[in-house]
Amino acid sequence: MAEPAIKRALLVVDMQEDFCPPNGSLQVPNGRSIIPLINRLLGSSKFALKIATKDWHPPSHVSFAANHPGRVPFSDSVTITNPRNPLEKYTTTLWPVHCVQETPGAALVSELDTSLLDKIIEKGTDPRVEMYSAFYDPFSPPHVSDSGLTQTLREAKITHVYVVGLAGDYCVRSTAADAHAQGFETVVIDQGTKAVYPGDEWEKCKKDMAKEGVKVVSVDSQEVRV
Ligand code: VGL
Ligand code: ZN
Repeated sequence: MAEPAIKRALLVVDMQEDFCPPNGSLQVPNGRSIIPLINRLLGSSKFALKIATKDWHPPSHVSFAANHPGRVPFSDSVTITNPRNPLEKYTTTLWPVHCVQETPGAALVSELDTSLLDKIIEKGTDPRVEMYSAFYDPFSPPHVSDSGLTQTLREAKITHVYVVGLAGDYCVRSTAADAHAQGFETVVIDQGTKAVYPGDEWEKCKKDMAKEGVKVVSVDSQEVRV
């Protein structure tokens, strides 16, 4: 029997004003610098499906420190309980208010060539759960919130998922882990992402991703060259 055909998707994660200098509320250092490369990838015929995600929070979102009196962003965290199962919990970082639905900060960065996108997926829309992944929240299945991305990729018969965008150490990492968990060959393009915490922490994060089965490759590598 013939090998199943390789069909690649490009996932552009959370390229939104709030994650970028100079005006974002949760700026990723040098976040804006990856836009030209992402536009170049979006223009490539190598990818059969091109999807952007948007972090798209209601004002009452549980991840905003401002919604927890006395707590501060970055250093404080909150424990979230599964609304369907009071025994299941996870602890997650609190952030400044960011990517509130319909606000300028939630807009995709203006330089992104959105005409090349096939689809835009909104994530983090349920005020009760934090969801870095573009697929679903971290609670066990059935998830509280599911973006429908798995179904979109399966319907398009995608075999390989390439991930770029922001932030490398949060939503890109989590999205890549879930793409791998869903059975897709998963590649993070190193130059196509930037981390909230660059330096040693980010280098370790990339090694951990590789250990978990996600390929982290240079844009100049064989995996990416068209
Ligand atoms: C993200 C923190 C909070 C991300 C989203 O896109 O990486 N990080 N919400
Ligand atoms: Zn968020």
